[in-house]
Amino acid sequence: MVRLSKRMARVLRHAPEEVGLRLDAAGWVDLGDFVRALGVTRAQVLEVVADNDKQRFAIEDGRIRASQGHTVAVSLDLPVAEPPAELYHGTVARFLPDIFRDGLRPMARHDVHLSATVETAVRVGSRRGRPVVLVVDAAAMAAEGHEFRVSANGVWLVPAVPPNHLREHVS
Ligand code: HQG
Repeated sequence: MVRLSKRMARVLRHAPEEVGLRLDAAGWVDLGDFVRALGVTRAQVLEVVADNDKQRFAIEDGRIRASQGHTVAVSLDLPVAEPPAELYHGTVARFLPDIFRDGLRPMARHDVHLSATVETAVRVGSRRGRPVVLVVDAAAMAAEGHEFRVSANGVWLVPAVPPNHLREHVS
């Protein structure tokens, strides 16, 4: 299951061409084509979508897409949303000098990914080592005109976070 989930994320976010698929402009692909291209059953795909710990995938009108995290060119067409006063970003200490100089940047993805809770940010940061959580002053950013969007699975997306709106979270 986890293996299939990772494979699905890879295809739908980063490398659809590896299995001969092409995503539409908003990242969708026909579910039947997807199932065939991966050589699995529809039931297996539906199980991953339903059980996925972070609800990474969405199915709509017989099509499937990743809810966020793309490196291929897609436009998710999410509406601008008003963020909570603070959002969180999980990272590791070795990136902090660059982050406090340049701000948070999307790196390979389309947007900076922010979490609604400290707990989630801790989990995101832990992928790379001992987690460090940054607090993003989302209310101040929104007031300055930065556009926030929220993915179907509750990840907050913003093109960049300037360093003056970041501070380290102390627990
Ligand atoms: C860091 C996973 C240097 C940033 C997670 C992060 C998330 C900088 C890394 C989602 C920087 C990018 C996204 C700067 C940011 N200088 N380093 N100026 N700005 N960074 O993977 O947020 O499980 O692209 O701190 O759970 O770690 O795949 O972003 O460490 O939700 O569904 O550059 O991916 O979700 O790494 O993770 P990523 P992320 P999935």
